[in-house]
This record gives sequence, C-alpha cells and structure tokens, in this order.
Amino acid sequence: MTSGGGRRVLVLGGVSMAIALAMTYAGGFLLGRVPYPPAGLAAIIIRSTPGDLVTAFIERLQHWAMILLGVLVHAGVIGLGAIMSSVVHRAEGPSRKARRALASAALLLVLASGFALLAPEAFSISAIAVYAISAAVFARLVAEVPLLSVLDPELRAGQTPLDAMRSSRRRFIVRGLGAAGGLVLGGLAVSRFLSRKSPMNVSIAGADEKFVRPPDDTDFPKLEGMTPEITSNDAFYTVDINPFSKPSVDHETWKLEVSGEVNTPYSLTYRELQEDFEVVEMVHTLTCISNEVGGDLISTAVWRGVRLKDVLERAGLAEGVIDIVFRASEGYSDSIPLAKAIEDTTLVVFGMNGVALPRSHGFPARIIVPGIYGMKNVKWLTKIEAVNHDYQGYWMVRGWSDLARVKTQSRIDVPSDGRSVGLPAMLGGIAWAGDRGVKQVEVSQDGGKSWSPAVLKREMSELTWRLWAAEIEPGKGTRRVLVRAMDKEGEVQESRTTRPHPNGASGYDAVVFEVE
Ligand SMILES: Nc1nc2c(c(=O)[nH]1)N[C@H]1C(S)=C(S)[C@@H](COP(=O)(O)O)O[C@H]1N2
Ligand SMILES: [Mo]
Repeated sequence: MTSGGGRRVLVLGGVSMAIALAMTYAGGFLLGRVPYPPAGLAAIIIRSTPGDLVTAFIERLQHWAMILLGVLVHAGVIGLGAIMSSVVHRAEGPSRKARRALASAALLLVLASGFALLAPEAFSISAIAVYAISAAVFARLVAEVPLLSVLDPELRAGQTPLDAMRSSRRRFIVRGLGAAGGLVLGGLAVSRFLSRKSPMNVSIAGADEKFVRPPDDTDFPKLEGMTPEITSNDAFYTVDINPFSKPSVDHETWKLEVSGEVNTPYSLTYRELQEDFEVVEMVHTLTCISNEVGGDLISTAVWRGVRLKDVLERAGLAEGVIDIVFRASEGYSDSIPLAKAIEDTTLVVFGMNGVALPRSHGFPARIIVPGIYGMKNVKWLTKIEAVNHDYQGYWMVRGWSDLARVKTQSRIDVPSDGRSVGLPAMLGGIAWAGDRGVKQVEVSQDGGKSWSPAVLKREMSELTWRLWAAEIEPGKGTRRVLVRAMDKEGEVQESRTTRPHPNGASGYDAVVFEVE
C-alpha cells in the first residue's frame, strides 16, 4: 500500500468515527437519553482522577475545563477510529472479503447501538471499542464496495474505489466532513424543535398562588456592579459531573421512588409530587463546596417545592434510620442525616424563580437542603431512600466532607480588583452563612489592621446571602480592602486561608484598587 493509501485509510476511519458519533449524538436528541460514549469516557476520566485535582481543574477553568476535556476525548476517539481503520485495512486482503466485512459491520453497528442504549458509562469503553471497529470496517467498505458508491459518485464501473478516491480525495474528505456537520446541524435542529417540550413550558403547582415575598429594602444604597439579590435562572451557577450534556428526563413518565427502611414504600408522579403535599416557597442561597474565596459558584433563587419531611412521613420511617439517600437519573447520589432531612426547610423542589426547574438545575425535581454545600442538593432526583447506616455519596468517596456545612463567608464585588476610583464611592458585596443568617459584616481598608462595620441590606431570609456596602475612606493611593462576616450564632469568618478540598475554602476576600 502506498503511504497515500495509508493516509487515506486513516482519514476514512476518522471520518467514519466522526459520523458514527454525530449520529449517536443526534440520536440522543431524538430519543431522549441515549448514552453518548465519549461523555461516558470523560466521566470515567473525571471519576478516576483524584477529587482535589478535578476540582482544582474545574474551578480554575470552569466550563473551559469541560470543553478542553471534550476536545481531547473526541480527538482520542476519532484517532482510535483512524488507527483501527488502518489496522483492519492491513489485516485483510482485497475486496474478496467485502461481504464478510459488510456482515460484521452491520453486526457491530447493531451491537454498538445496543451498548449505547443500554449502557451508561460502564460500557462506554467497550462501546468506543466497538465504534472504532465498526468505523474501521465501515471505512474499509467505503473503500471496497461499489454499493457504497453513493458516498462517492465518482466511482464508476471499471474504476477501483481506491483509484476513484485517489482522484477525488479532497472532495471525499470534504463530503465526509460535510455529512458529519450536516448530521450535527440536523441533530441541533431536532433538539430545538423538541425543546418546545422543554421544562420551560411545563406549568407547575402554585403558579397562581401568592407567596410571601419580603419587601425590598429601599434604604440600602444602589451600587453599580453589585450582585443582584435573586439570581436569574440563566445566570445561576451550575456544577455537575455530566460532561457535554445534562440529563434530560421526561416528566410525564418520571417517577420518584420513596423506599428503603420505610413501612410502606411508594412512588410519586410529577403531578402527585405537586398535588399531594403542601407547596412551599423559600428563598435560599446555594453554593458549591469547591467555590474559591471570592469565587462565583454561589447564587440565590426562590425555590418552590414540598417538604421532604411530608414525603417521608407518608412512607413511614422504620426504626434505626440514619441517613436519607438521594439518587439521580445519571447515577449521582448523596445523603444527609435524618435530622437534617426532616427540617422544615429541606425541600423536594420542582420550581425555581416561578417556573419549572430548568433542565440544568435538575428538572423535574431536586433536593434543596439549607446550610449544606451544593453537592448534597441532588438534581434529577429519581429515588429517596432511607438507610440504617452512614451513606457515603459521590464526592464523599472522593474525600470531600460528609458534613459539608456551609462556612461563614463574604465577597467584595465593588470595586473590582485593579480599578481606579474617585471619591466619594462605595464598597459592596455579599456575605453568607448557610442557614445561620448573617449578623454582621466588617471591612478593613488598611490591609487588615483595623475593621469597621458595613451597612447590611435587610435579608430576604436567614437562608440567603446578605448584601453589604461601606463608604470608601478618604485618602489617595493604593488601597487593599478585606472583608469578613459574622453569622447569627456569633461565629466569625475564618481568617486562615484554606483550599476548597475537603471542607470548603476559607480566608478573607481582598481587592486592591487605586483611590484618585
Ligand atoms: N444529580 C446530580 N446532582 C447534583 C450534582 C451532580 O453532578 N449530579 N452536582 C452537585 C453539585 S457539586 C452542586 S454545587 C449543585 C449545583 O446545583 P446547580 O447546578 O443547580 O447550581 O448540584 C449538586 N447536585
Ligand atoms: Mo458543588
């Protein structure tokens, strides 16, 4: 084989793999939940990397980390298709084996889709191997079988496929890429169409009821650049283990199972969840344990749902329950102690800021549990299970805190680091303390030597952050400002700086700016 032929076989294998992936991805849009093998591979990579490293990576690069991982995984998988194609091409003789190849390709493709349908992550490695072999065999067929000349109209009788390809290699590659691109675009179009059925248009219980909203505190200074008190659903931070795409759950067939150490296990439909219990609304700030000091993995929403306590009561808890475990549709799970589970503010939530829970925040239902870091607020909930032992969740197994109590913390939002400001001007930001409420915020404008109290905006609830503001003291030059909060239990924010792993970051947020 000439080196040109070798390269052609490689390209053909890669293009076949890309087409197979695009088809699977598009299939995912059409059929709802088709596991996408490269996503499974990425999840395995994330899963088998030490928790601290993963978090450091994700929190530094945020969604860029996922894009990078996505590009690398796809490059690897497509590369595998190319290599496999070359292997298959070398191993087999010329076209006399084409029929056998056609049969195995068909078989392998069926197997591959079978794997993809059945198998989440655990099978993604074998699925990728099967894809690679299929892609290789497919590539070989394209090169050998006149039947497939659809892919290359320049194939004519008397001309061997390789000859034809040689003469139209560029066009062939362009066509292959075009086909893959077309499939992806088609998939996107279909998904757009299907998204009309998305959670955005699902109506939820309580939409016409009037819930008690705290009146706005109009005395608090209006500062440009301050964090809005309620985060819009689009701006709400999101963190999860799902690379490339969020679980998409059909609420019409969805069931929430309540089981384990209970007297009468039962399950709820989407409708029953909203109709069988008292609906409550609660303003609450959610923050991720991997949030850095000064970081933005924190947001606040008005959550609507039912009390977990009521849901558990209906099943009747057996003696000796220790933890309540939450399981999600994509395999994620975590638990909270029984005492926390039966607090009035621990909710099974279906609404967020007046609309159905968006897909990225756990549609159709999730847990919201105040005072505890985001990871225990399980999204895409499918099962609530009472257990008589201490259950270690997804991140606990990776060394993160099981208690996960939100630390008393604060952040400076205005002015931003490195700015120049003319006086008079103000400082401002947010402070939070899980479910304990913020009592006081202090700022230091001399690098930590002296501290003075900031003005606090009236809180929306004890479960939310509090906005704070303070006048910038007179005096030109470079200014280093620090902030610290105290919660309503009298606990002062920890001054010692620690990394997020394993208990959440601590230390003071600081900004340096120029006073003109
Ligand atoms: N099913 C599921 N639930 C999950 C996660 C996840 O990966 N899967 N991530 C958790 C983490 S680490 C955080 S911080 C919060 C984030 O919720 P949000 O995306 O709505 O902000 O969801 C939690 N619930
Ligand atoms: Mo998190």
